[in-house]
Amino acid sequence: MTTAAASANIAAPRHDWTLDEINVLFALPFNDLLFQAQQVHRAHFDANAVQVSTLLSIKTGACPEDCKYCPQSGHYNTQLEKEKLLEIEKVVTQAKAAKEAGASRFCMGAAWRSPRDKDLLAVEEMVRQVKALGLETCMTLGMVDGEQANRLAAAGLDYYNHNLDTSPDYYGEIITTRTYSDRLETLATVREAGMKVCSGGILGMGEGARDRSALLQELAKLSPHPESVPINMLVKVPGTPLEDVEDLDPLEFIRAIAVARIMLPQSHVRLSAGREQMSESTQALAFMAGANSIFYGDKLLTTGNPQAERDRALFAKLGLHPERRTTCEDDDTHAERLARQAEQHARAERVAALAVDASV
Ligand code: SAM
Ligand code: DTB
Ligand code: SF4
Repeated sequence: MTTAAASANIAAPRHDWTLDEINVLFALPFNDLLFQAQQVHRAHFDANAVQVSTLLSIKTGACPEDCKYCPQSGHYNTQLEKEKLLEIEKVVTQAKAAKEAGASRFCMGAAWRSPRDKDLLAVEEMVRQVKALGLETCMTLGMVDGEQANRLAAAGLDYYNHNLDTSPDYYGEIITTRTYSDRLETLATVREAGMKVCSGGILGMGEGARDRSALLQELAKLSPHPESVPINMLVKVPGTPLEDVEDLDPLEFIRAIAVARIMLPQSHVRLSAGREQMSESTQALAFMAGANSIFYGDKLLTTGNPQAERDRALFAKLGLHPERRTTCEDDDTHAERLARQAEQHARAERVAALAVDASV
């Protein structure tokens, strides 16, 4: 490896990517892009380890927001059966089953604009009890304020998911009931409360290539980068305004995964919704491009996901294994990451010096 390549692969995470730089990555020949993404991936992760999360909808449907992709919005008729907040015991039973099936993180989602304080009591108890099973906990409950975030963090919530969904420019075409700044504010609040951030977006909503670049640019501006970055392929649900939107070419989706891997080198990039509609080859390319997390289990929130058995077979075919938490960099504090980066830089310098020595 050349000195430049060695340093590029382990360079400190950047927050100042320009759109031109991102567009250049997207425009690389496919093989070159995937090679670069693989190099970055291998500098930071075990390239054959995939973090495995399971999702559960703890409150389904009748959401007041108008997200045009979402089967749970009360604005559209998607024939979805609405459900009130699940009882704590039911959530714990599902979490136990997820753990037995091999998940290391349990993600609970609610169709809320933001949680009401009376719901928060039950939700805090869910976090405590799921965590007591030895699972990592993640929740996505909509917008939260400082007090709510502090309460969730104190209950032991590890991750909070709140997606930027798309570019600032395209956002208004997709959601009108809350703003991009509202989303950024929730992400800042979650970070301030000391939780890990899970934030990504959806591709295939009719956005342009520049919007995909701009979404990744916004995610990379977050400092530190989100520990977890779900990249969803739109699941087209009948009754939603996006049900007939044109399909995104799967190779464009893979390019976005590869660019995300390069721009967010230390984040887990999750090949998120849309896997049920994807071929095994597309999924294999996504792992090659640097995706290293999936949702595992037969259901996402309200739509389907590949059967667990199919995923086990795919992992076996590809020689992938579930990530073991004890070796997960995701658990590091920011300070530990900085220390590790410094060590990696020093190592690259030593390797570069050796290369120079050998050439004289
Ligand atoms: N109500 C909360 C919120 O919006 O933050 C939490 C639940 S919401 C369903 C979580 C995320 O699921 C959304 O931000 C969106 O990115 C993703 N999502 C929803 N419907 C989807 C679909 N049809 N296809 C792909 N992703 C979807
Ligand atoms: C994320 O980015 N994707 C997940 C999780 N975070 C909460 C949700 C996908 C939902 C897909 C549509 C559904 O099943 O309702
Ligand atoms: Fe509601 Fe979340 Fe669906 Fe938007 S994405 S309609 S906020 S559940």
